[in-house]
Amino acid sequence: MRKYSLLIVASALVACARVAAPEPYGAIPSPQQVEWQKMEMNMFAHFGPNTFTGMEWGLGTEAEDIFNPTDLDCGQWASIAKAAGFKGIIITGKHHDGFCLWPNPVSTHTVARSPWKNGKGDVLKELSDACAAEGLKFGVYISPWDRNDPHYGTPEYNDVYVETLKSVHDGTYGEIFEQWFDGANGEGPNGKKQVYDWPRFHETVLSLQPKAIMFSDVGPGCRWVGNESGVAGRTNWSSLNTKGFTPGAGSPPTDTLNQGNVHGDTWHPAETDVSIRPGWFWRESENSKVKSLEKLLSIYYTSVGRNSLLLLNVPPDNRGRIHPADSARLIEFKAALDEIFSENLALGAKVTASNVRGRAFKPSNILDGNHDTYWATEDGVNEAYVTFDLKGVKTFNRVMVQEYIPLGQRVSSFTIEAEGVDGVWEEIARETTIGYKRIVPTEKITASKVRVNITGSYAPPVINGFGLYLDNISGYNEE
Ligand code: FUL
Repeated sequence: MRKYSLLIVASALVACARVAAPEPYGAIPSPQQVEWQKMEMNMFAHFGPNTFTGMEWGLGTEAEDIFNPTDLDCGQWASIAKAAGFKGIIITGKHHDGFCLWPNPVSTHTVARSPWKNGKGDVLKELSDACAAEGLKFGVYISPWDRNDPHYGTPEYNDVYVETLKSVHDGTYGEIFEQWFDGANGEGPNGKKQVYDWPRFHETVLSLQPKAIMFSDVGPGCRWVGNESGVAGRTNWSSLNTKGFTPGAGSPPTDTLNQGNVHGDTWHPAETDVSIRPGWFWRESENSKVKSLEKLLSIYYTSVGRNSLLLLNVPPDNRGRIHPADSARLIEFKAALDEIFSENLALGAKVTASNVRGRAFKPSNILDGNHDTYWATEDGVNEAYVTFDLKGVKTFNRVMVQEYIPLGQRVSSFTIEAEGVDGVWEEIARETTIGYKRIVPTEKITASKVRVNITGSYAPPVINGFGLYLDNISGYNEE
């Protein structure tokens, strides 16, 4: 008898184990892209001759001795970035003026010719070391457009640029998590625009840093969000049609970059780059124009809260330090995020769903804090809902939902419903895409049950995170 029941238990276990995970759908991320997306917030650092001249786009004719920070401290940048919750820092190793913050062997326009540290300094080395010490990742912006290099506008420049990339990615600065290629492309001394050899540039980076994510209008790796104001599309697909497009003038229209393409051919999640100040570079006159806490929170909701990574520019000043106006605001920002998101009011809820694929995909997986466990429905069931019984009444105004992106982005429409104290269900939000993370602002709602109702999905939904939060700090609301 005992043997018999053991057999039943064993075969039941086998049956459970047999329920396969849903098939991936459409374009899917690489493991590196998943890790990148989980970073959520990174710091951008625009620094170079413009920091000393007050220009946004240096001419390339600036004398090297203009670069002379009096008190450069990359440790200060890294510790502020860490305290503010950023996971990595991306620095403008070379902006359009061509000046290199490291002794680039194929350029004469570098720190080696500056008075800073008697020409022996290397900002990339100092910053990559400081990042490593703080456990932050290190990334670089190496502008393809170069207003200094005499070869610019000729095929030889592509060789110079490849050598430039090599000298940054060859391991001198450790692992580089992201290479930023911006799309600006002006004319060289011969009046011609450079014809970039993008495949060669990509190969160069990947051969040296196989894990690096490459940013441009069309990746490969991640895409520009289409504006510099911190706003990703309310509908935001991480997939994009890239065939036939190039970074810069040949890129898809900005509204496409902003929203991605449903069924796009490759996984190119949006990165939202925006500056904490009016300009990308530090200038004295903008010390009083650092974005308000309210604005930063709004940017957080329209970037991280809309399935995008936030790359917030915090430009160091002409001493080579982050100005107190910026660091104070960043710390306020982090404190506000902690206050809003430290308590997930949905934790402890009883979770049920209208359809469940099998035990391994049970609805309570959504609240277990594990990225890799999720609720999924059976094949063929693309519309379904999941209900959170809050075991009491909770008041919230932010609803967070996450899709398990390793299987692709699937949901195209959903609503959020809440059961109020009067026992009446009410629709409180109606949205389109979810992706890695969607934070939906709502009115202040007091409810005992909340439901996510997936009304459109291209494959069985796979949901791995849910949260209810109360934001008493920002008045942010969508439209
Ligand atoms: C753009 C540049 O032209 C701006 O100066 C800035 O660096 C921004 C982040 O990218 O393409």
